[in-house]
Amino acid sequence: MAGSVPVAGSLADIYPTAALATEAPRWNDLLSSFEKAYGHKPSFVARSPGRVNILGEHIDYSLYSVLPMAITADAIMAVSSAPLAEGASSLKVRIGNVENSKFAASEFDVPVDADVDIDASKFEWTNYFKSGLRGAMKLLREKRGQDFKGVNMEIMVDGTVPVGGGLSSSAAIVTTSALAVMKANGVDAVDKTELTELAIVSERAVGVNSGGMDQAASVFSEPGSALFVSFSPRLEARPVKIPPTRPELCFLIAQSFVTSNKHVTGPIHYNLRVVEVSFAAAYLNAVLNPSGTRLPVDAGPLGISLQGFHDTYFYHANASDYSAAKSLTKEEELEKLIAVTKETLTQEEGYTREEIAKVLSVTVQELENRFTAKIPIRAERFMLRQRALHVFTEALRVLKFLTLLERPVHTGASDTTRFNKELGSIMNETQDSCRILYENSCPENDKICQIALEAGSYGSRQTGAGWGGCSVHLISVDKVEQVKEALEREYYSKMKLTEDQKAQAMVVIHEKAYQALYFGS
Ligand code: NG1
Ligand code: MG
Repeated sequence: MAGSVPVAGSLADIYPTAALATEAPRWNDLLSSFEKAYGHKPSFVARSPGRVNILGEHIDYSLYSVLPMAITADAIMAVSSAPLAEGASSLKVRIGNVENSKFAASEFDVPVDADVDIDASKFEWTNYFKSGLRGAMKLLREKRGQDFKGVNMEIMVDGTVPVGGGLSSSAAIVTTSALAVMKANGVDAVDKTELTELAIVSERAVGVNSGGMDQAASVFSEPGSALFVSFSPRLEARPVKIPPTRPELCFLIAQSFVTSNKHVTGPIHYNLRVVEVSFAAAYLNAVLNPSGTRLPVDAGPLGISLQGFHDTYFYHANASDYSAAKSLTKEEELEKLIAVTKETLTQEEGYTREEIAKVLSVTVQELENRFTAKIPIRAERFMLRQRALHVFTEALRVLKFLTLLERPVHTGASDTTRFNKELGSIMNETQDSCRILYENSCPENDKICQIALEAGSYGSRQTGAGWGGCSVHLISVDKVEQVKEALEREYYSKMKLTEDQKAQAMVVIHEKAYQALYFGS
């Protein structure tokens, strides 16, 4: 089937040559850990990569397009399955992790006629598997009928995506789990769109109101390409060549070793931002559109989003000048939205619940019921102006970056430098916007970006959710060592790092990273 998850013939299909020396023993470990735990060999291994986000930060949950790229670090799961006993009322899952001391093995039963139960209030690593299982079972029931019961499964997991590092360890586990469950239930060609959509929905069951960038990047990425992902009007992903068509450029990922756990800090960080942009959309809608105009309910994690505002603005508020509005390019639309936001959301100091409720003509209680009942957040003031401006300018930067990549003016050496600088400066603008408007950076990542830029990086920015984690740097290949040395000297040498951490601190993105199934032994 077109658009289905490929089967890899060998590890060399999955990993860059340079990684094989460490990946081959790692896979052997996975297989032997499996055998040791369950007493037989697995029947297949499912694999999904982590991702680095090149551009488009914190805009996926507002349904604006993003540009991530898969990385070599991944989640792998060795799996075997067995049919349920006649009349069994539940299926049994046994799951272990190669790093048993950090991620303890567990066993659980799932009733064959109910959704997998996930307790989002407890932070357990197996929740990510459960969320993939839950989504996959739901899809299988839709496809095969409500009396579909599933199979017993034994699973061994290993992950190399650092947890809380902004490289999407969670989505790598969720998409691998969903893929594993589909395959264990006999689906030979797992459809990428279906898999991504189910992974997006099921990851929210773990308690983070994320967008769909990570799952799309993990599932749709193709070797040697970044991925342009759109969410509206439907999920679409297409590869965009960066290296190797521009062999002079590469991306370096640098860890700050500041970890940020969304499950702990969500109420003041990630989930709060989701609520702030939803408030912003509702506020702009209430002020600018004819009264009674409702934002689309199916858009965004809260059933409401800035994209919803965007559409509403152009289809309702501009009704008098509809044809003019319709003929605007996406870039021109965003420019307009930026101007409108500046005029409408004027309070630099933020907005209280009372102020927002008043504009929406609801009580504070109604506001909370609608926006924050399911998402715990802690804040007194909501920075609607800053957050909305970040979202619209970031959405615009993604489009500009994409245009540059796909239609580069590239005729000579001086042009190449200019082109690289233009790409880099867009990434730098994103970092400024994250630091100043979205306030999701951290001093360590700001410092790392500054060191890298001074050492010759064209563009440096924190990547992923933020408040710690990784940064990504656009560097010409001949400057990589120089940038690494500067970061080592001015940042890493001042920290106490383990040998493992030292090895992971700085990594150049390799060209092979995509989701796959593997049957070799
Ligand atoms: P990371 O950095 O992997 O935690 C999160 C969200 C994305 C996106 C980015 C910010 C999850 C699973 N993913 O990614 O959807 O919103 O932050 O751009 O929470
Ligand atoms: Mg994550």
